[in-house]
Amino acid sequence: MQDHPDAAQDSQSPVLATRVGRVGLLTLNRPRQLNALNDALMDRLGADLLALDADDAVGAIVLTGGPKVFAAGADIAAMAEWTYIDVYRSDFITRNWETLRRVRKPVLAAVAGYALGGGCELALACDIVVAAQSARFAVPEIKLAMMPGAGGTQRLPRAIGKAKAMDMCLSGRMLTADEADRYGLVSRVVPDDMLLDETLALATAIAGFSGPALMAIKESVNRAYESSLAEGLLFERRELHARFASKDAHEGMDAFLGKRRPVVVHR
Ligand code: DAK
Repeated sequence: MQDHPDAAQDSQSPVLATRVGRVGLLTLNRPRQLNALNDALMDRLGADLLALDADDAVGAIVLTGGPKVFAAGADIAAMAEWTYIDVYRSDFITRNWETLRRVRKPVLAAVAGYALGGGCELALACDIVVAAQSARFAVPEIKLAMMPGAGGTQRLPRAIGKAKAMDMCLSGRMLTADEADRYGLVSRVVPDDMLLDETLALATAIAGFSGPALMAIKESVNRAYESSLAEGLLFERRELHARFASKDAHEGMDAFLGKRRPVVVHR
């Protein structure tokens, strides 16, 4: 493993950044607070994500937590004293939680243990969620007389449908990994001791594909969330047409016809 040059690597850093081949690995690191997501952590995470997104040597990013907890949500101790005007003026959530939406490379979440509240929403905002058998997903904000505020009420219905999303949001119900898999909240479930290896292997395979093609696919799939079918299909068609301007696509097709491995140059 290689240290990512831009990341603070001391054990006090709320996010640890390393590189494994062409994969950037970010580990949430507030174990005593169960990786509760405070401003310092979200600022660091945003900075690390943007650095990896800009790094040509990185093709995909894995975001993980600890073996018992991915993240127990927004930091309740930090939020307890805030008033309406505090969160409105500081643009809470939007200011530093939405950096993830700007990342164009594939981001995979590797989730073991609790992914609660903002932790569940963080996983949901990733492109692929690999869950360990121990993973537990919930948006329990209602128990605090709060509500999901980092996309839970919007991404959950899109991911698992209104009926399941309402159940989770209104009752705080916790899903096991297998339930989350059945409902379509996660991409795959693996044994706990395989979580990181499996996720890194998947990320490495993805990172070996053409970067611009990956970006176009990610942008197109995300478009499905935000447009009508007709608009989305038009967007997809234009992205496909643009592939014909890429070296990698011509090389990929030539290599297939020549029965050889393609040489990907990410252009
Ligand atoms: N924040 C701060 N500290 C937390 C925490 C959290 N979310 N979760 C756990 N901790 C701390 C505990 O206070 C405890 O600290 P010490 O007492 O040791 O100092 C330590 O982590 C260990 O926790 P427990 O002793 O509770 O550990 P257990 O194994 O017994 O229980 C648990 C684990 C994850 C089931 C439990 O800690 C728990 O229920 N935690 C809270 C989970 C939760 O409610 N999460 C949702 C947080 S609210 C908004 C936008 C977004 C949001 C809200 C508003 N707007 C735009 C307005 C999002 C809100 C949330 O995410």
